[in-house]
Amino acid sequence: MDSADPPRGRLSRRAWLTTTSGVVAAGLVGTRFDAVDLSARQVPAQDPRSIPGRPPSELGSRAPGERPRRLPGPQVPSSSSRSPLHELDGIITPADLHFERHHGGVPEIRPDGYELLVHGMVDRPTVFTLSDLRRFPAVSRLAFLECSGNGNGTLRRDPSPESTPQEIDGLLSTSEWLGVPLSTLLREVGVRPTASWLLAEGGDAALLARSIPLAKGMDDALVAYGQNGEATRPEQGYPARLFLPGWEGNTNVKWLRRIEVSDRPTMTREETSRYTDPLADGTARQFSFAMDAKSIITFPSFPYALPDRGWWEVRGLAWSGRGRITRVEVSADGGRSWADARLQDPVLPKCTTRFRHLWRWNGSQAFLMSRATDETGYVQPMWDMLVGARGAGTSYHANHVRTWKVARTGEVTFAQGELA
Ligand SMILES: Nc1nc2c(c(=O)[nH]1)N[C@H]1C(S)=C(S)[C@@H](COP(=O)(O)O)O[C@H]1N2
Ligand SMILES: [Mo]
Repeated sequence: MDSADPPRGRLSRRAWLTTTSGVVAAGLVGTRFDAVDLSARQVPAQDPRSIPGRPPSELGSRAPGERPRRLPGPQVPSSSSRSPLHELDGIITPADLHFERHHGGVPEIRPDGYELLVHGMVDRPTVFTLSDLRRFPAVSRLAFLECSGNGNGTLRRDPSPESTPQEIDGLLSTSEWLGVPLSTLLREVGVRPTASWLLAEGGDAALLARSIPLAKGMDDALVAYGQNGEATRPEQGYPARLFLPGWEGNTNVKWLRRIEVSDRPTMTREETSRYTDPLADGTARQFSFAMDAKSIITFPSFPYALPDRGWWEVRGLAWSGRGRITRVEVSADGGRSWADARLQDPVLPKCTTRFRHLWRWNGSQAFLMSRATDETGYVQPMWDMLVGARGAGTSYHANHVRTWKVARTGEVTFAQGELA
C-alpha cells in the first residue's frame, strides 16, 4: 500500500471555536468535548489600544489560537503526513502544512553540492547545478499535488464515521510551484528523435524512480525549486523536484538527481509492484498518470457540529488532473437532487478549485455530497461505480463521491456505507 490507512488521531473541535460562528458553537460543542480550550477567546489582559504592540520581527508566526497541523500516520517512523484540509480555506496550502509522502525519509541535500544529470538518448549529456537551473527562464504554476493512494481508506465500505477530511483526503495540497520547464533542459541536451520515455530518479534513500512519457516532459513538466515564493521545502524535494501538473503524486520525483532519456519505460518497482490499478476483468492497468476529477466537502464535516438550523455555507475543494473544474454539484439528500455550487475564482487547470454553496439546514438528518465535473466532461463517479470498475485489492485513485451525514443534533460524521 502506498499510504497507511487514515490515521486514527482525534482532532479537537477547537479550530471551529476560533473561526466563523465560534461563539455560537462554543456552548453546544463544548458540552460534548470537555477538553475544548477556550483560551483563544479570552479577553486580553490589557486593552491593545492603550499600549503599543510588539515590534516587527524577522519571521512571522501564526496567531496563538491558530494551530493547524499536519497529521503524521500512526506507524513509527511514519512515511506520510496529511494536510488539515478542514482547517484551511482558499486553495493554497501553506508550505509548512503541505502533505508529505516519503518512501525513505527526508534526505539532507546541500544546495552547493546538488547536481541533476540529464543523459541517455541525448546529444549532450549534461550535469546541471542548482545555479544552472535557476539561471534558465522560470515559469510558475499554481497546481495541486495528490498521492494516488489518497482516500484509499474509503475503498472499504466502512471507514470510521469519525474521520476528518484531513484523515480521508489529506494527501492533497496546492502550491505555487516555480522552476525551469523540463522542455528547456531537454532542448539544451538535444533529445534524439527516436526517444519516447524518460526515467526520473530521486536522490533519497528510496532512490525512487518513475518512467515518464517524453510527451509530458515536453509539455508542462517543471523542475521545481520554488514553492509558494520561497525555496522548495526539504520535505517537498529540496533543492529541486520534478513537478508534473495533474499527475499522480508518485511521479513527481523529489530530490531529483537524474533524468535518463530512453525509448521505453524502465519498469521500476514503483510502476510494477505498486501504483497499478487492478481492473474488474482481472487484468491491471499499469500507468494511471492523470488524476481524475474529485471533490470533497471540507465544511460541514467531522469534527464540526452545526449549532443551529438555518443558512450555512457548504465549502469544499474540487480538482482534476485533466484540466479545469467546470461544475461542482452539491446534494443534501444523499444524491437524489443536486444543485450547482459557486466556483470561487481563480478556476485554474490542474489546480484545486474552491466551491461554495449556500444551504438551509432545516434541522433534520441530511446527507451532504459533492460531485465534480471537469472540462473533458468527466463526472466524478459514485462509490459503487468506481469499485465496480476495479478489481479486488484496488488501492489507488479513489476519486468517488464523498458523503457526510448531518445528524439532528448537528453533529457531522463521514457517512460512506450508510446509504444503501
Ligand atoms: N525521491 C522521492 N520522490 C518522491 C517520493 C519519495 O519517497 N522519494 N514520494 C512520492 C510520492 S508517493 C508522493 S505522493 C509525492 C509526495 O510529495 P510531497 O511529499 O511533496 O507531498 O512525492 C513523490 N516523490
Ligand atoms: Mo504517493
